[in-house]
Amino acid sequence: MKDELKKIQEEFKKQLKEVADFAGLSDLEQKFFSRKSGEFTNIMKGLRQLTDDVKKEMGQKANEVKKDLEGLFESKREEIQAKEMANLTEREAIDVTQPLLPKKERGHLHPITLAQEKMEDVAANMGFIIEDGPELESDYYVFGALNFPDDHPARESMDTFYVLENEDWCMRAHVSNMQVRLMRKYNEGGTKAVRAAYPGKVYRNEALDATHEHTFHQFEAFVVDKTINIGNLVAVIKQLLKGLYNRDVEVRLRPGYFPFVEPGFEMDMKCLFCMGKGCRVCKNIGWVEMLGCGLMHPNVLKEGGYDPNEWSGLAFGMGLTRLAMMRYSIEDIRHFMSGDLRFLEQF
Ligand code: FA5
Repeated sequence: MKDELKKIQEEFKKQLKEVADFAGLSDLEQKFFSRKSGEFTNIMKGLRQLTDDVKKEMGQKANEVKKDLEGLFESKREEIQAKEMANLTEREAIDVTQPLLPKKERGHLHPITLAQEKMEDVAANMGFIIEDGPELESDYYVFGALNFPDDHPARESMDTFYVLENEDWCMRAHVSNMQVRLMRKYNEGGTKAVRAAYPGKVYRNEALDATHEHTFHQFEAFVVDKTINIGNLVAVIKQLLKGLYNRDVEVRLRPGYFPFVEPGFEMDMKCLFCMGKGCRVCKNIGWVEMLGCGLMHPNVLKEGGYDPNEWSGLAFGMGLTRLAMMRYSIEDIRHFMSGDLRFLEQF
């Protein structure tokens, strides 16, 4: 047994010399000291078969060898660790004298997108489904389904772009084209209440000025349920505006005409910049026109698949561009689509 111990001791030392990293060290440890089949462990197990007096002597000897090997093993581990640390500091060294890289320009979201996303968040938290819809649309969904008679002058108020030689199709002049589409999609045969909000781009053949664009964004929403009234209409809009501006808002209704609501209103909000005193943003009126709204016309409910004797609804729609103008105190709507980076970089 003495010879075996000596042999293992020498073998271990020889192999330890060749170890260059932690992986090699771990292999070596396994080979000699693994509990199940390590070479040194096997010798220790063999002690059990010896007679008591020989066991004592060999046990002492084996412990001395073990201590020796453990010491060597530990020194090797420290040596490898020191080497790894030296490599690491070399690999990750920072040259503090190197000149700074030029600052990278980062892109960001357009102010109208920011306003839209905020509105979507608030509406979704109030239980509204958020939907998207087609911009090239049939005249039916933009006007016909919304109770616009064929030759009604209200169609002209929207200054619609029609497809050449096919007046059944147009670029939608408002996102209200989604009202009947969404009622039909979610009403489950006219038996289910629906809350939906739908932002999107709209097009009008407008004479451009500081508050009118030919392409702009609207945000609209409706609720259909059993007993909807004007109190619900005002409460829902106020809650949404509160979420958008992070404070209570004061609103007022004026009569307004839209063929798809009855009664219909224009809603103003007390100017948040001057709190009604009059300033540049509200053109010294103290109030800012925010949106069109009203209770859904029975013909529209019918077109959406509901029985108007049983169901009722509210709807409101606003210009996102104007909403962003108000939020950021921007006086000319044309900045938004100008693509001028000096303007956009401010957001
Ligand atoms: C409508 O478009 C109705 N669909 C809104 C509505 C929905 C009423 C549901 C009732 C119920 P109006 O044409 O007023 O309404 O436009 C709505 C908003 O879009 C306006 O308040 C305004 O903020 C914005 N808007 C209208 N025309 C322009 C334009 N040329 N450029 C920028 N924003 C505009």
